[in-house]
Amino acid sequence: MEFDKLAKQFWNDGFVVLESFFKSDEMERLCHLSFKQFGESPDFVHDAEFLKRSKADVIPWFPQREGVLDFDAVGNQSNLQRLTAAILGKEWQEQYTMVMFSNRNSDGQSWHQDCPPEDASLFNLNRLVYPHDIDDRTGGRTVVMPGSHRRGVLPAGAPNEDLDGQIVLELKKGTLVLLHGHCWHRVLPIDDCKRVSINYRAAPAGTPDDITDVCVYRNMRYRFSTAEVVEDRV
Ligand SMILES: O=C(O)CCC(=O)C(=O)O
Ligand SMILES: [Fe+2]
Repeated sequence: MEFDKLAKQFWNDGFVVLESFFKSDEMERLCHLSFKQFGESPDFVHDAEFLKRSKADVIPWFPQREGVLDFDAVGNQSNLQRLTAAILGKEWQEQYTMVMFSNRNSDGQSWHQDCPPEDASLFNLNRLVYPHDIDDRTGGRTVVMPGSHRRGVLPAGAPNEDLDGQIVLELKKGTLVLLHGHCWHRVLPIDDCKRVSINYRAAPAGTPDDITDVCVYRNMRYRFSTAEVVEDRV
């Protein structure tokens, strides 16, 4: 694997997509575990006002916090570790593993940056694993804006409109996407399928643990820990 070349591509585009990075049987195992955890109609953890304004129609689960270690082997795979080090440097740190579930016919997620971009050195790295296919049939494709991790704050505006230059990813089972937390991204609405993605979040050494507490949307900045809008943007 050409780690340095991929790292260069990451720093240029703000993301890199690697198909067939993980084995099919591992993906089926994680997919099954995830869907079993969420069941048919899981409760939302966020309040209704947040869901309405962010359209973040996604339910997170942090397996390690409950002593569930079944997701760790995929995160500990050596190629993933080496690629992470090529991007972040030797001193990078793991943050947490977050399984994200979206139900059938749900909204996806609006454009956002996972953390404020004002200080370019303070960011999270999303290491997204897709344990099932995400395509035009399922909906829920992830949209990214190449190079936007270098463009500062996501412009205020309509939460979900198409933006010039966006790329709509097709994600096959076993795909890894590395995505800079300042890179503008969103998730399209889901069709009649359940969707799950697994994010092995990491960051450069010394990054505060709560780096992703404030998320930047086109209509607001929102602080998860206190469940409050900290800035109205439109
Ligand atoms: O599930 C995805 O494709 C993207 C999720 C996302 O926005 C994130 O993990 O920060
Ligand atoms: Fe995100």
